[in-house]
Amino acid sequence: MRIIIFIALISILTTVSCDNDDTERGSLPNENFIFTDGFETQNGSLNELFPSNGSRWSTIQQTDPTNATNSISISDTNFIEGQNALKIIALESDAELSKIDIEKNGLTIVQGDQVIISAKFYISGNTSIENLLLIDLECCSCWDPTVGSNYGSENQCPGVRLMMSGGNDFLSIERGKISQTTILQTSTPFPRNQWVTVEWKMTMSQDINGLNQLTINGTEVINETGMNMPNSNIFRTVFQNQGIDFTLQEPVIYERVQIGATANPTASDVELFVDDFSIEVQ
Ligand SMILES: [Ca+2]
Repeated sequence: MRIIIFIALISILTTVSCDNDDTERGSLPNENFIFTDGFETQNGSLNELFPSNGSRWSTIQQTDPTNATNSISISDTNFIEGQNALKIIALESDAELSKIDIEKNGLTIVQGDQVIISAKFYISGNTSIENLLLIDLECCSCWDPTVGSNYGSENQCPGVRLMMSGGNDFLSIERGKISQTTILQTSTPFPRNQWVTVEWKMTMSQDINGLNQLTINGTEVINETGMNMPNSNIFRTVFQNQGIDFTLQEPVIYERVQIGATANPTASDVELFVDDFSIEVQ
């Protein structure tokens, strides 16, 4: 009798435990996701940032000016966390829009998620850095494949970005790729030749109910509601005005984040360092 009760109990426990597994699996997309990377290496080799198991970064995005080559490397002389940071030299653009940055893909950021992106930047020099882009959060899968590159290759991954604005170095939230205005701040210029902590916090939304917050060295410089993901009606209208049928592919998922000089449209070469990156999705 005792054995039968024991077996019955085991069987109940097993069933309960299976149910729990199913519940957890079913709710996976809503679970917290966090990725952190301080660009630490054993031998100063950039390759160490791309292990084959995918646990670190995914790829480098590099578009060079016509007759020169941008550079990306590990620095062991200028860092704020550990012993290494990412060093980037993005040369001035010419006919080509100069870009050099590192990308993490495979993200699944959807409407309703809270996203916190944090990083430390060191931007060398004192020349104007107006329009320099530091971080992009993008959706490539939501582009209408029947439209393809008819609208210019620059725009096929809509999203939101951090861009220097306000005439020089006022870091702001740029939303041109989702047909919205820049959420501009002109209260806090970006400190140069020193490490600066940037935190970008959003509640994701395809309509006006999104929330957009930006802090620089702990000072909140932006705290505004507004759209921060592509909206299918707005895309349809914008493209219709150019005679193009465009259907946003839904559900809209931001699947990649890029950090570095995600574009350097400034009038100068830019040297910058990145350290202590994290992205958290709740
Ligand atoms: Ca580091």
